Amino acid sequence: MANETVFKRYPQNPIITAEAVPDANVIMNSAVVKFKGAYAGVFRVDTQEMVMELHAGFSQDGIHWNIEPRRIKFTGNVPDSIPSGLGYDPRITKIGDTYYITWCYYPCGSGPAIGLGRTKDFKNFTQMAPVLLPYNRNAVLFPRKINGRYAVLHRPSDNGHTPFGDVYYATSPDLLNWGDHKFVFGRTSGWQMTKVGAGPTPIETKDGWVMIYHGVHTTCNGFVYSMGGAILDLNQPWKVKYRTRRYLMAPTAEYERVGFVPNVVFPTAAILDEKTGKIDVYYGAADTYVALASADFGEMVSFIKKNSY
Ligand code: BMA
Repeated sequence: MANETVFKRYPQNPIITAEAVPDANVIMNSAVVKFKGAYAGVFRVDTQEMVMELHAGFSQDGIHWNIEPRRIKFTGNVPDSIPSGLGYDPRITKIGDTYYITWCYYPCGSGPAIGLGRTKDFKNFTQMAPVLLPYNRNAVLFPRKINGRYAVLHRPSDNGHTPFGDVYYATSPDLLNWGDHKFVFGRTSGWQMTKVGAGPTPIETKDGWVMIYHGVHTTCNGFVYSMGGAILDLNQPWKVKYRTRRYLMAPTAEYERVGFVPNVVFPTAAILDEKTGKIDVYYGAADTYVALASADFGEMVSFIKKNSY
């Protein structure tokens, strides 16, 4: 397979197709975590009505998944976005013993904003106040407070197929009030010439926060989504120490090139096995499937450092 410099695709990819949920059109861009010795996740299911929904799922091995046929019903004081509960591109971050979910949704139908919810068991979900109002299309929380404050990476957007996008950092004392926004990094050239956006939860290392992100190239046939990596300063994460000039992975497999939206590798979750040093990245492929690719974490970090701007 072309471009498998650091990451190797799981040979039986894609691991999740629309067949996992009875009325799905596609299942893609989903978040998974380790949970009680196994795995749990929140999945983006686009239904046959073409409505984007969030569904919970469970797995023993991280590869074979049972996804709930019905969407998550959040409880809480925040009114559901619109009657269908439309929501997409979830990320999950564990802070303490709680799993927080950030996702895109349309409060009052007015364009993408960042929703926030929490669960402890992936059965009962509570919706909290939104992290960011329209227009913002993707966000992921850091797994602990930084300088005493919760922190998020996010990407302001417009209400369409945004032809721009840079990564920003914001903080909150209580997960309700967000501010102190800072620019982290923006689009540059090549595979990340049009926009960039945060992917999975950043991973803390002695070198800094290792983050995996997506970058978008514009071709005469539309956008191409690839995956890159960066290392952000531990205490001042808006300071970029390293950032990949070369991509980590670009759409070259058939299931990444052909689908509902062709040429998309959209990373949304990463699980690092501290014992083996292996990192598994879950990504949406061609807005149609969930796929899996793995790397040695140390090799990935070296690649980011060696191929940095
Ligand atoms: C982005 C998001 C993603 C999607 C990507 C490619 O703007 O909507 O959900 O994977 O476009 O279509």
